[in-house]
Amino acid sequence: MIIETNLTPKEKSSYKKDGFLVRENIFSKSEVFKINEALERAASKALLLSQKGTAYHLDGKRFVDSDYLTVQFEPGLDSETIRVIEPAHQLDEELRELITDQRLVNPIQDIIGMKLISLWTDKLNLKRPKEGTGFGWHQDSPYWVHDSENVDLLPNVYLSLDNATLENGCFKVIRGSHTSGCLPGTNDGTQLGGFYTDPNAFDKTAEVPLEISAGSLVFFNPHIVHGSEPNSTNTQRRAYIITYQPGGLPALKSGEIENIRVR
Ligand SMILES: O=C(O)CCC(=O)C(=O)O
Repeated sequence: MIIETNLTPKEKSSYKKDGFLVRENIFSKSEVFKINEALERAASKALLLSQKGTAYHLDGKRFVDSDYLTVQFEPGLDSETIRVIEPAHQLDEELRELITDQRLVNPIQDIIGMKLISLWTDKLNLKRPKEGTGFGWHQDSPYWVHDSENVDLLPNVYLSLDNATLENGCFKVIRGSHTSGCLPGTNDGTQLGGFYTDPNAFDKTAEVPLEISAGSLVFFNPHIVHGSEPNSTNTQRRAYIITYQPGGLPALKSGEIENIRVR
């Protein structure tokens, strides 16, 4: 069956103007259920691997590197609650297949303007009930600008794996904040402060909270200012964020070239 997943001209111009684009209810409930099972399997593996990895602390958060995998834990010196796993697709076959799904890939091909694309990075973002912390306003591009010569061509797709609300810390973007490249960071004396965007460099009134249902997608520009609040509810707020780049280029952390062949 051929499914039409390319961007319409209207979607293309709205992505260009706003720096993001939402497509609601793209994955069915049963697909989301299976992806969440894969996510939890990957999280269990990442936890095991982290027990033998190299730990370090930044601003009170524990990170563990195991080969090219990085696991970030919730704040607290010994917290065992995982917040982010990057990259993740190598941990589970289902995730490996998901990154080639045409519902993710076709719009990204349109955004990059090339048929041949490759994987840049992918992150499982786990915001556990009551414990999941927020993420201050930031752009992704300052994290990547020293490793990629194509930082403008690293579009993301965010797959929401639970119904996201303001209370459980939905993803938020600043509409139109992607047009000036890498913005200045904060200078608050913390180790990671330089990666958070200076609040004077963007218009906070253009904030858009993306209260989207599980199975919805957000395509977003690597320069858009985005962030989220903590999860104050008793339910999960999980997401998978995948970032692509033009074909034939090495992935951020493994250094391997992972060209995408659509399923
Ligand atoms: O936790 C969130 O929802 C934000 C994730 C995020 O901003 C990121 O991974 O760059």
